[in-house]
Amino acid sequence: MKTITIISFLVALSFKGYAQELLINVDNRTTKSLNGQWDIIIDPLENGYYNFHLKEHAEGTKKAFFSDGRPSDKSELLEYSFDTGEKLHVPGDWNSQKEKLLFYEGTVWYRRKFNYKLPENKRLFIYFGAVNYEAIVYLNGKKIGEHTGGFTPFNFEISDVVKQGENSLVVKVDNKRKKDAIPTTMLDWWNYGGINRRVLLIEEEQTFIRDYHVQLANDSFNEIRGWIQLDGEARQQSVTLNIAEADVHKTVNTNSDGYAKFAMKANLDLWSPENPKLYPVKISSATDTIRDEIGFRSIQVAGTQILLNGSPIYLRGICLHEEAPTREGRAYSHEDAQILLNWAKELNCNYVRLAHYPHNEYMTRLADRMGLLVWSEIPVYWALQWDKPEVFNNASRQLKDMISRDKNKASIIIWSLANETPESDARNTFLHSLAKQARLQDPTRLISAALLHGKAEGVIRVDDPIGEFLDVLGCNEYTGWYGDMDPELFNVKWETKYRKPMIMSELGAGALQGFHADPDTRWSEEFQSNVYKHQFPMLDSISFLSGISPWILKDFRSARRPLPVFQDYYNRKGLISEYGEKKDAFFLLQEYYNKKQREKDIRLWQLKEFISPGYQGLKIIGSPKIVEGPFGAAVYFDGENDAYFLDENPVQGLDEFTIEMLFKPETGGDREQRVLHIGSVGGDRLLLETRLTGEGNWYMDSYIKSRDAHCVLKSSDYLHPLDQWYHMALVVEKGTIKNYVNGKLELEGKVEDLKPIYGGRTSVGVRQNKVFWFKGTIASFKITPKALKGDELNRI
Ligand code: GCB
Repeated sequence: MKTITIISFLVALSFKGYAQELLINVDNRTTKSLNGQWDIIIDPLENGYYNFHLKEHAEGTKKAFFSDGRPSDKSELLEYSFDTGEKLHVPGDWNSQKEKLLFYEGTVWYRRKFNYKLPENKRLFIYFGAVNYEAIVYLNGKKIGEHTGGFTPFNFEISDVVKQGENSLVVKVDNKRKKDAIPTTMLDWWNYGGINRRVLLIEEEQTFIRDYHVQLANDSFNEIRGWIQLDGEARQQSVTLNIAEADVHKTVNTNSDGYAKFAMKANLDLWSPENPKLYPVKISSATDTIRDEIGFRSIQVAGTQILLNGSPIYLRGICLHEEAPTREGRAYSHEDAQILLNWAKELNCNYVRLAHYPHNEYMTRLADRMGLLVWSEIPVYWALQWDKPEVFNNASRQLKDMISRDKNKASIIIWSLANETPESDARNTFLHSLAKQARLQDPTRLISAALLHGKAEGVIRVDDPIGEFLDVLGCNEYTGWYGDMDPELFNVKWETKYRKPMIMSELGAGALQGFHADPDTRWSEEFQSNVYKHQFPMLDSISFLSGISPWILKDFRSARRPLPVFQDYYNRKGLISEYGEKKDAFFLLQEYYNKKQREKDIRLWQLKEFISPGYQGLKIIGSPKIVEGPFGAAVYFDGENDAYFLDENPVQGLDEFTIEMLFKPETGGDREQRVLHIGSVGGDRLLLETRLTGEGNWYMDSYIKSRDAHCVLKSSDYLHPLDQWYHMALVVEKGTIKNYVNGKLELEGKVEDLKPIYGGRTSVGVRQNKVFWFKGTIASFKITPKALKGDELNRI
């Protein structure tokens, strides 16, 4: 926290658009909405801000629009008035509300009058969900603060400025594009200006709970860790965190900064797309109470996989811009979020990429409830002015506020730092610093960025130097759209020098909904579908791919897309038109995702990351139970929420290893009984045994990693019929695999039945008391001095 505080402090000092520390979870605070019709003045010359010699008007100058002045008698000249002018709805962009403002980039002044009676001993804040791009906020003629950045929330305390009775709130909003802004002047979305998200008055106690982080620790399935931050004079208090459903009641004392950390064990029903379980959470101090609904899940990477709650997951995603589904302009309501995310669900997505900036909080709250995983990003888009400190500070502040607002949302698994940024030393340093900042602020999530790729001799490579700082590589590719639509282009190999999972963060093609022609005709739905059809096998061939988010759910406005008839200032890569009509490609992707789900619906019982320094013990993350095994100490793993440490390390000689066993139902069916049993057979040998019942075909992947050996074992498909117990086991001795059935070593079998694939593949099965099994010594069991590079591991 110290370091984070220092970062925020530095940012605060050096960034002129600095607003105060964020109040999070505004949905559950005492608020009064200031949404509705606001009076406006369109001011392209910023005449209300500068005098005719371009000097800023001082406070108290009646001519300044923020003074919200009125002529004091009939002879006084005053050349503006909020009382008799036009109005705009807040929240909402101005471009879609008034035809004459469609392309407008400049200043609009907003005024809202409100009555307030602030009770004694209370504090008042004004909160803006987002204003694009610069906002200067005045209350009763006094400047109370300013903010830069169009997609993050900000607040100011107004306890001392608010009047009992009528108040005049004036906001100068300016959406002029600038080269040193974020985003910069070139962008492929509409530069919607305005007070685009809700405005709230928030009433608080003198000392209140301003912020907190309550999440599953990133290395655990049953430990909640976090911190609480009070704001006010009485900073040293005892604060209680209560999660009644999980039987968690934890009291901590805040320090003189009002800050306290906590950590405690809890038995949790983990959040996932299939089970979006949210726990009611209550945090109370002597002076304040706040409630929230929080889900607990773990997100990690292992090799080229993304693990959700310890299990590999394939992200079936879609990109979204924050555009309204049923009208023009920015999306800003719960209803908008509901329609957009329902479409994603209809596609059978388990994941959405919210491009290219943090979306409104309705989206992330709803994603939490609907069970959609989220990639959230800041608008560090294309070519920024990387070497300017103020540009970095702006990005850093946007990142900080994005994380701050949503850090307790289980749905968010990825913070993304950038999109398609051109490589340079300055840019690498910039993004590296952002990555470090994000990790410090939130150690529970993955860091990514949408990268560009290079192509040479039939190989596409994703080797961007910033890949080194990321947990997950994002990659945007438009094979078949930018350039020729040549089916041969999809016969390409994808490689990366990193051994990390990759998400294809964009791919796609444009089509005008309802325009039908042959598949070679640009803008036809057939052309778009054809690109998708060719994409699928190519994507399937990328072994380190952990998911995709095609571009994009819905057609969206963009000033880069003027082509009459087909574009008319819309980017047409949507799977749905701006009017909500689905294109053919929507159904193609839906079908692909249904297939992916069937393939990748991994019912996984996994033991993960057990590291036993000095052989103190074996920590198995998962749900293991110790039982008597045929070979002594063993861990029994049956899906219950217990974790045990073994007294003895059953695998001597290995100081670090990971075991993963994945059971994949190939045909679905009843999966009542799955147990995994790990036992030591002494020395360097390790027994992995599984028992499976139920219908379906299953297979097991496992690998073992040791200090000086990195071995991958992949077992074969395992077919078994109904209602029987089946045992499948592998025993690993250095360099060899032998088969065991029911704990007994039986080395019979036909060696020729062993079909070595990937250098060695062994299976054993029991079918209704008959033993079908194959055994042999793995022919090319690879042992290498250190972890394998790139995709090598997958190819063994
Ligand atoms: C991209 C950008 C996205 C564009 C898209 C396109 O790579 O990340 O913002 O809109 O391509 O349509 O070209």
